[in-house]
Amino acid sequence: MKRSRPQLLITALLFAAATQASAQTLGLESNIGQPAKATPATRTVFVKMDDISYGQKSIDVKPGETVRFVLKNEGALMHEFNIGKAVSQLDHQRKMAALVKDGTLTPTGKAKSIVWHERSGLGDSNPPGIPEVVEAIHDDPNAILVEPGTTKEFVWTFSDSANLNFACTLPGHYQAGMVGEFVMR
Ligand SMILES: [Cu+2]
Repeated sequence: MKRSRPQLLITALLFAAATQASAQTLGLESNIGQPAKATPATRTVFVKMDDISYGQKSIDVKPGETVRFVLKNEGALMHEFNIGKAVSQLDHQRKMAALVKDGTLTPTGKAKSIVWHERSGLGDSNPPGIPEVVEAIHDDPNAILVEPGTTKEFVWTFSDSANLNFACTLPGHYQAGMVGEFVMR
């Protein structure tokens, strides 16, 4: 027992380092802009979401501009408003597909699931682990999920980066054409 303690500590530190590294790689891609807070002067853009499309194919923005998006989901399916470049949005689809596959995300909303955590170092295999109820989280700073029948706000400050899209990365939606472009003017 005395000999295993330092090993446990080292394992915990390595795990913490790995977790931190993956959090960084999951962070914002550089230079696409950042989340912001609206002021009374902030321009508002209304975006209607339906099954399976956005109300517009392109949105004009100015470099450095902060825009308040009011996103109204009039469909029966969950939709997303994801700001980014096509390559990372396509990559994000894999993450969303995994969430749907493990049941934490359904086509119409977020679900709860139970995850069993292994007990470590206790030598106790009965019960098999520690249960945790997990709600689907989608906390990417550049995206927001809008449940069917709801309206959400999303405020974003654009950089001067070109080739930015808004897209829904729920499985099949991007391919069905649920993507549009920001035009820098
Ligand atoms: Cu969608």
